[in-house]
Amino acid sequence: MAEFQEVSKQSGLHPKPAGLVLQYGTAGFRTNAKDLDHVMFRMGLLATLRSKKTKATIGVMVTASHNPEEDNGVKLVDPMGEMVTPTWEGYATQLANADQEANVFVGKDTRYMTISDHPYNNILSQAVLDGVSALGGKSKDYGLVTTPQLHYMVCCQNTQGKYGEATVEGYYKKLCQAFIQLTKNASNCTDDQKHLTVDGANGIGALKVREMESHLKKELHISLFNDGSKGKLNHQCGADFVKVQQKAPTGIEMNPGERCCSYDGDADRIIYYYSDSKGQFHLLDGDKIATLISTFLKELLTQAGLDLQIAVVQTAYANGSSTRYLEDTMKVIVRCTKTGVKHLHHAAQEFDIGVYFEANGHGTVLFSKAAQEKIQQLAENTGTDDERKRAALLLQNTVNVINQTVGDAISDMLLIEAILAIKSMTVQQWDAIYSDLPNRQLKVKVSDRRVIDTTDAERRAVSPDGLQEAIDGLVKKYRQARSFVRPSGTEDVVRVYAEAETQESADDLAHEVSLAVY
Ligand code: NG1
Ligand code: ZN
Repeated sequence: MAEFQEVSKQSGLHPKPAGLVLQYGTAGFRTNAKDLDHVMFRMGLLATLRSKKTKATIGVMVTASHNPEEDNGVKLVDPMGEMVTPTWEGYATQLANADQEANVFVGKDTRYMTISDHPYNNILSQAVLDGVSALGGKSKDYGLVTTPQLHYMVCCQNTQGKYGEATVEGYYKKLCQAFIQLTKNASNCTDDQKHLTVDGANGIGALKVREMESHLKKELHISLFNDGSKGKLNHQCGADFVKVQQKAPTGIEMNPGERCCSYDGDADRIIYYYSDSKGQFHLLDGDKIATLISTFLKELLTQAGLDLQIAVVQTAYANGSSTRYLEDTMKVIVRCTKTGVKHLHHAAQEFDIGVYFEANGHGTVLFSKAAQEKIQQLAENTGTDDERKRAALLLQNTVNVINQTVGDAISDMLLIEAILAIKSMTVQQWDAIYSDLPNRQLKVKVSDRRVIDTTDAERRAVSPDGLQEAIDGLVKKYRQARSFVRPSGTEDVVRVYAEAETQESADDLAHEVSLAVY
């Protein structure tokens, strides 16, 4: 902290002349000496970072070589005495010319752990704000928000409001207006159809969905459970619990056939489920959500007569039945990436429309700029015939209800609810689009999980020697089976996944594979 305060103080003593732009050229920065004070200071900072990065001594030479005496300049010297590497020349240029004020948005979820009676998340987010101000940055503290709300604010701010207004109220308005427009296309929507049970995981999502409710104009009736008033965050509830345990969360009232959903602790994941008349639990995970959304979008594209390429991005955890259904029946492009939303998001950007979901319920839809323009043109074109125009308007509102910055439980929920209403579809009908292969996920503790290295979007192990062969041998024993292992990126465990024709086979296979991991 002390260093940062020092930087902030010192930086003020070396101001940058307004409008001056300098380029790190072949011989570093070089110009009239009067214009170089801020550059020298900033190169001192950069040299320090370069030294930390290379773990070696770095040189800074103040000279203007053969230039007239009133000029001066500066160049950096890399560890072996050579000129600084080109990427760092680029950083040097950026740093020397930076005159835009730093601006940082900060939010936090509802983790109410206290230390000496202070909510510790307040202390942690205050530390972030202190860090920003120490370097002279401006910050805006949004307080309690969901993760995807903060992503949304950042996007709004940096697109000069084109994506929406960078306020929580603006977020509700944009999403709910689009939702209400969409549901106008649902004919004879009954109260049952409009009813949804939500498990807020005792987290921020519960708070925010309640805040949003008035904007929904009674088009969606939410019964909210696990709202944080009694239970503990993520404890026996929430999307991760429901997905991994394949059972309903505690703390909610479920009636047979009724749609229910669970958010996770920061409301960037959502999972749907219901119990049937025999009390049997049915899960609709990220794969089922991706299928519902891509089916809806594909139908609208056909009705609108728009030739846009649509793809679904999944990970190795996607149920084999979902992949088969998407590829063989729906005939959409399916891509598989490594686990982690950044990989899925990146892959989805390559298509006109990229629907990406992890099986655990984290995902969203991305529309390319060109796709959005085509949709808008068609929606605004007065010559368009009625059916095409209706489809284009639906697509336009679909774009607006989606938070394209990142997976968002609240936005995904509104989209799913709108689709089900428009298609007059029950949760059972949605579930029946395809049947999941029974599956099992296990965690295995090993002394060093990093000895496992994988390839092919984590579907095959390349080390340790013999592991993949052992898995292949075990998989062969079961029908419709598939299994893989990978080191978790968030916990000190190896994750084992298995699916097969029956639950018993999936359980046995997962168990046998976890023994092979030891
Ligand atoms: P790891 O721990 O690397 O499996 C988990 C989830 C990911 C992702 C990240 C970040 C599974 C199997 N893994 O990663 O999908 O959501 O957490 O939250 O669900
Ligand atoms: Zn989350």
